[in-house]
Amino acid sequence: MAFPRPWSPILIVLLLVSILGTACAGSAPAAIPELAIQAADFSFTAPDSIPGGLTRISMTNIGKEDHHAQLARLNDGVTVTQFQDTLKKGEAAVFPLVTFEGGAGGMPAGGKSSGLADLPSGQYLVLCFFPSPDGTPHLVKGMIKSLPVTAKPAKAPTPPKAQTVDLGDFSFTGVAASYGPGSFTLEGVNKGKQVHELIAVKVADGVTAEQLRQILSAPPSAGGPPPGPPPFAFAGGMQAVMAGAKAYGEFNLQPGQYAFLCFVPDPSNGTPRVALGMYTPFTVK
Ligand SMILES: [Cu+2]
Repeated sequence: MAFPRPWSPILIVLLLVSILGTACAGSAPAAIPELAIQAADFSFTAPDSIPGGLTRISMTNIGKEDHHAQLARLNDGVTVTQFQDTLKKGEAAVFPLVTFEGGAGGMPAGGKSSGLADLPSGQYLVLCFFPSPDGTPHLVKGMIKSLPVTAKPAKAPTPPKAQTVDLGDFSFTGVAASYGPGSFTLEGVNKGKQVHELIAVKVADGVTAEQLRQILSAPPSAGGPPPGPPPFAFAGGMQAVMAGAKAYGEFNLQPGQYAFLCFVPDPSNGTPRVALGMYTPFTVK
């Protein structure tokens, strides 16, 4: 076994591959980095810190209950301790303390969802607002994870190809009658004055999309959801963003009847957004 002589054909080919590879890497768009989050009953596992910029936020539900991963950036001067103290007054009390920055939509046990968002630097929290059967929101049970986000890298990734859905007060515009087969990405643009999200749910067998609309339009009952199997299953989506902001939801849905909806409660009176019109059925073929 002899080493290749200088400028042997093998060495020249290796050198060319190396030079071309470097040149291509220099001009290719940066890949979208992934923030991988694991959601358990009742805690999040996530990196200690990430760089800002366009990020794929993925959540794998390793628990038994439904979970989502909402990113919330603490507003200037707000501390994690202050957020937790304020939370004792109820979920709605913490809304003025944060800027919602998207995230990964809800999934049942064993599911994985993802969304994309362009994250400014700051002190973030990963939150799950879903309630347990006893009515206690998961963030009160421990699903609060601190996540410092550092400055954006100089080179921005290319945004994904996506259809746009406008989120208004209170409607969705741009939802197709059907999607699929296969995966698709939607860019949700908040054109309203309030916080909105674009969440997909699969309508349960034996229930129509219109019946589900009526069920979800009822005012939230004290003590949590009614007993029995839920009339829908979470199917991912784009978590909440502020007025004027946008983010993406990545979907990979099996054929069936679905609806997009917004679960963010009205800050003034808690009226479900579904009741106000933020509910649009669609089919996956
Ligand atoms: Cu949860």
